[in-house]
Amino acid sequence: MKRTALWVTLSLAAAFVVAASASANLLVNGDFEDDNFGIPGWVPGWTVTTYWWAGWGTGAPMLDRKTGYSTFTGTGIPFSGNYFLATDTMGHANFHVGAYQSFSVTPGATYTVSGGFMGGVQESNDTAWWEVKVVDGTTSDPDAPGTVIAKKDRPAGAGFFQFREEFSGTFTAGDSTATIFLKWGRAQSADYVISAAGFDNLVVVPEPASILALASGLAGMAGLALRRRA
Ligand SMILES: [Ca+2]
Repeated sequence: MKRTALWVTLSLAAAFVVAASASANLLVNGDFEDDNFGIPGWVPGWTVTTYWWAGWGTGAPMLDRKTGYSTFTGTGIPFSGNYFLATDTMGHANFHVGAYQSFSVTPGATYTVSGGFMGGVQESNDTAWWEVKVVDGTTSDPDAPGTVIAKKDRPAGAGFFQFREEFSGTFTAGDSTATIFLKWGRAQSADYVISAAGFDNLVVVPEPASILALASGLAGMAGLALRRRA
């Protein structure tokens, strides 16, 4: 009887730990408030990078920890705190820039990804897009197939464009790690315009149903151990 009580207590405690951890963001520095000590291009927890074709000019843009935009009023306010991940660097076209981060997940479990993103393009014949994507495993390949959580397109010839919105989506883990990509790109060539992109409040948490499954799995393991001991 004492042993039964012990196992019930242990399994309940395990379920509680799993449930409590559900509220914790799996991402490091998802709100971009962590201090980078003023080092340009360094964002704690994230790898920031640019993929582009040098033939199109100089001055490839990068995402960086910023306080706001100067170019697009109304899109420049961080969704929370004092900082967000942004660029308002002009530059020649045909590039995409981004930031990514890998984190531990449980294969088969479903996770919710939420956040805010924003951007803008001056009027011109240029195409721009913004995307948040999650890929199975640990990778630095921005084009690896994955689940698109949120995407925004501004087609060529669409005129002045700006947006600021929150998003939410889910993915089911297929590996013990996953990588989230925050991407911004321009597809046209040789068109010189100012465009901007920004991300803030990135949060990844397990879905409640997945938490229940994990918790009942733990309880089931406790029960199995109990039966073996009986
Ligand atoms: Ca922030």
